[in-house]
Amino acid sequence: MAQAPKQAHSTIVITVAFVLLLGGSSVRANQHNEYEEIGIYPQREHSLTKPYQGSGMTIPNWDFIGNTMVTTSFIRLTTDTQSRLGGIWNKVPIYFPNWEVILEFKVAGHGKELFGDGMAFWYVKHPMQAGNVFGSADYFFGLGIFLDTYANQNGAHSHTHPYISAMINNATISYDHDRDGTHSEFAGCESKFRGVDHDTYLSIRYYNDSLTLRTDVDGSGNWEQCFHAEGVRLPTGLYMGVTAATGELSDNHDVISIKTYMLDAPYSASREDRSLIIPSAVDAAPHRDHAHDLPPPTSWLKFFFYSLLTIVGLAIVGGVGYVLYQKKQESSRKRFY
Ligand SMILES: *[C@@H]1O[C@H](CO)[C@@H](O)[C@H](O)[C@H]1NC(C)=O
Ligand SMILES: *[C@@H]1O[C@H](CO)[C@@H](O)[C@H](O)[C@H]1NC(C)=O
Ligand SMILES: [Ca+2]
Repeated sequence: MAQAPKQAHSTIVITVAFVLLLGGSSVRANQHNEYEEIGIYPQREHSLTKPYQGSGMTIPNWDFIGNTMVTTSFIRLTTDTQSRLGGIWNKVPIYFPNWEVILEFKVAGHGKELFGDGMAFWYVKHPMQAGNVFGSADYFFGLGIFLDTYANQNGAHSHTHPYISAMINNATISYDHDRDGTHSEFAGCESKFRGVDHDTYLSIRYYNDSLTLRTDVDGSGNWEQCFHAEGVRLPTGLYMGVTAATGELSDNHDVISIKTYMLDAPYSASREDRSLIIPSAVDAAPHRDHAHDLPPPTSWLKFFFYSLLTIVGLAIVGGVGYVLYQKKQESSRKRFY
């Protein structure tokens, strides 16, 4: 963790203690302000807050893609309609190596049991590429964090949805929707962020080559850790974005605000050129073998058919062999007698 927020905690503790002493009320510190408390403010060119400044559909430093719609109080990436995709992308690459992004979002819709597909936070080389991974392109270069609301049934995984997972890619791996990306994620957690009345937040901190995900989805104002993963290598100079997609199932996927904080480099930071890093991560998720998946029905049919063919074939060969053997026996008998 950055040293700065620790100081913030003690400030908050003192403040809370003071408030409790004075009024005995149950006022709670809102952890979302831990940076502002110590004078660290969001980087303007990488942030997005209400009221969204700009004329008509434009917001300075941000691009839109797909069905994205800007209102005065939220940015709707998809409406609660089938087969939509949308996204907002920061036009300015992030050149500082240590950062934290706080995303305020909302996922809700008419569906009681069935809804989808979800949204994604990106830190990638190629922004503005519409595609089939929650609205953005597959084989990405960088980091993808997926807020997956629909459990595709082919995935032999043990978690429930909604589920948040993280994937690092060097543009060689495909996100496998059928299995909810379980074979390519390096960390994740269950999170009940959908269909709630209060505000929902995701914090993504990339610091000292480690990635920490925290959520506040219960309206408490307090962060809960989703995961902390060390050995995560990401270059500087990539672009941040948030995208969403619906398919047969749908939901409203909204972005309310994005706040990006620049963090001081850790004391031990090396002087390497971080713009040259090729994304990689040490796998923190328990590995699930592909072998656990059942082959699709057609394979079973094929297997049965080939087995039958083999048995019939063996029977014919065996039969012919037996007949030949008999004949040979007969002829040898004839010869010797
Ligand atoms: C890209 O990632 C794959 C899979 O993790 C790995 O096998 C490969 O070595 C990586 N390529 C580079 C250039 O790092
Ligand atoms: C940075 O990470 C290294 C290796 O994981 C660790 O030893 C070091 O204490 C970390 N530094 C800070 C400031 O968190
Ligand atoms: Ca899914």
